[in-house]
Order: sequence, then C-alpha cells, then structure tokens
Amino acid sequence: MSPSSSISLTRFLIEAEREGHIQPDLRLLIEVVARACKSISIAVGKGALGGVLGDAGGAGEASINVQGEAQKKLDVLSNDILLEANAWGGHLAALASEEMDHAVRIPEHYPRGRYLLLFDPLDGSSNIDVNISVGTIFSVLRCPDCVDGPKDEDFLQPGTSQVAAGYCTYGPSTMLVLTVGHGTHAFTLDREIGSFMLTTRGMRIPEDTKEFAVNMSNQRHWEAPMQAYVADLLAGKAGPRGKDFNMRWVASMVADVHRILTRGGIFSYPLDAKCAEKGGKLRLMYEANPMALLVEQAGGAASTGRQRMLEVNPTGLHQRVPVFLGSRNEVETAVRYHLERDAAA
Ligand code: P6P
Repeated sequence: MSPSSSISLTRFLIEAEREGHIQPDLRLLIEVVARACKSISIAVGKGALGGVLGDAGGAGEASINVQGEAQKKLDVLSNDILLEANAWGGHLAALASEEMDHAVRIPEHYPRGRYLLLFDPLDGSSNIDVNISVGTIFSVLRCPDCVDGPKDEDFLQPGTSQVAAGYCTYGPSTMLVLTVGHGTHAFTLDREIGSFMLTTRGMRIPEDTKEFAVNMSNQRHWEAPMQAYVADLLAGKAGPRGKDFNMRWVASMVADVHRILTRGGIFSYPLDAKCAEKGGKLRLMYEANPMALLVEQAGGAASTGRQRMLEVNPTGLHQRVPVFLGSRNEVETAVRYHLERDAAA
C-alpha cells in the first residue's frame, strides 16, 4: 500500500469505484467539484491582488442573496465557477446553491445526469476581507425520476439520502474533505502538480472533548437549555462537568468543523431569539447536512439539539436549523440538556 501522500484524489476515487463504494458518474462528478474548488482556491488566494475582495453589486447598491445577506464578489465568482464546471459534464440533473433562490436545471443542450448537487460556494465569506479561512461546502443527492425536470421539491431529501458530501477549506493549505459513505478522508492540494493528495485516510473525532465552538455574543438570546449547557461548560473543573473547557470561534463553519474533525470539539449554532423565527442561522441542505454526514462518518454526532440532523425531513431548499456537531459524547450531553429541560418545562 502506497503511503497516503502518494495517492491522488483520482486514484482514491477509482479505488472506491473498484470497491463498489461509488458509481463511475459519481466519481466523475466529485472530480468536477474538486476541479472547481481548485479554481476557487486560486481566486481566493489572490486576495486584494485579484480585484475580487469586497461586496458584489454596483456602485452604491449591495447585491443581496436569497438569504438576505450582502454578497461578496467572491460569493458570486465561486458560485459561477461551480455552475460552469458542472454544466456540461452530464452527471447532474440540477444544482442548488445558497446564492440562488431556486434550483437550476442543467441547460437543455447538455446531457442530464442522475444526481443533484447542492452547495454553499463560499461559506464564511464575511471573513474574506480579513484573510481568515473560508470554504466551499457541497452535498450530492440522487435525482428522483422527475419527468418534467427537477424542481426545488426534488432536493428535499433527508441527510441520510446523501451519496457524497464534502468541503474544501481555503486556509494555509487548501484541503478537500470528502465522504462517499465509507469514512471521512482528507486531501491536501499539491499546487506544484495541481492535484489533491490523500493526507488522512479515515479521520476520527475523539468521542470526548474539552473544546467548544459557539458565538458567545448571542448568549443572552439562547433558549434555557443552551444557557444551562454553556454555563456548565464555563463553570469548568469546579462545576458539574468536572473539567475545564477551552473555546474557539472562527465564524467560518468550514474552519471550525475542520478543526473538530482534526482534533475533536463541539460546534454549535443554536436557536436564538434573533434567528428563531427562521428556524436557526445555518442552512440544513448545504451546510448542516453535508457537515453532519462528514462528522458521523468520522465517528462523531450531529443534531439539531433535539433530533439527529441527518433524519430531519426538509421542508424548504433554504431551510435553517440549529446545529450541534462534533465529539459524540459531548453532542449527546448537549442534547440531553435540551431533552431533559424540554421534558421538565
Ligand atoms: P456569526 C458564516 O456566515 C456562517 O454561515 C458560518 O460559516 C459560521 O459558522 C456562522 O455563519 C457565523 O455566524 O453569527 O458568528 O457571524
């Protein structure tokens, strides 16, 4: 067996196909997405020299996406890169993006495939202008036999239906983290040859942790179970948890999740009074679900705080959910705080 560093993404996917873990067209789709991520990495890496920082939109008027968020130039550029890369390959029936109101069908003049691709083209993009790691998150579903062409509703499948999920993090190195349902694996971009090289086969999240990731400035807006859970984390060794905890919050989900996949921890974006009416801050279909599959495949857990994330039945393409994910025992503890207090209420 070659050392991991000499196994390219292409070889890894061919071996996965040979083992029956993926179909040929899914292998080719993942290669297309990886190639698009390389292009996004180049654009992100240029920073201020590339003329792509700052907000999208013309002089004086911001470009606002379906989320109601101001788009960055790189949000739009990354979205366009993914749309163009996936248009002609013949693997997809349709695509859906955080940056687009509705699903987009493959143009009529190209062959249509049997997969649906969902993505957040540049998650954490508010960090771009301050040079903090950002990333692309993607999820692949099978397209049901949609006679009149895929619609938004065809994407509304639970996370357990994903056939592949991954992210690309544009940090000190560019890394692709991928699962096709047989473990979670990390690839690092070798810029000299332009290939993603396998650098961790079978990522494993420690079941326990002393590190949590949450935006503490929202504390006063949290529900009572979350208030109680975090208060006990902060109480440290003298408190009911009996150990001291550290905190990290990058405000870039891909960066926070990558740290947790690498060394453990719990990530949470809980329901709070500011986002309660929307159901949460983070999006189910192209943020929470792909991250949940990656984390579960690495031995971790992912929940809404009251339900396994991958079993949430979607009701909308841009549906938002509360998110708890990471070290299995810690996520289960956070869920216990919610369920026990719900029962006592
Ligand atoms: P806040 C980035 O905008 C994002 O969608 C995630 O990547 C990140 O975890 C979260 O929002 C940060 O939210 O409220 O801390 O800025």
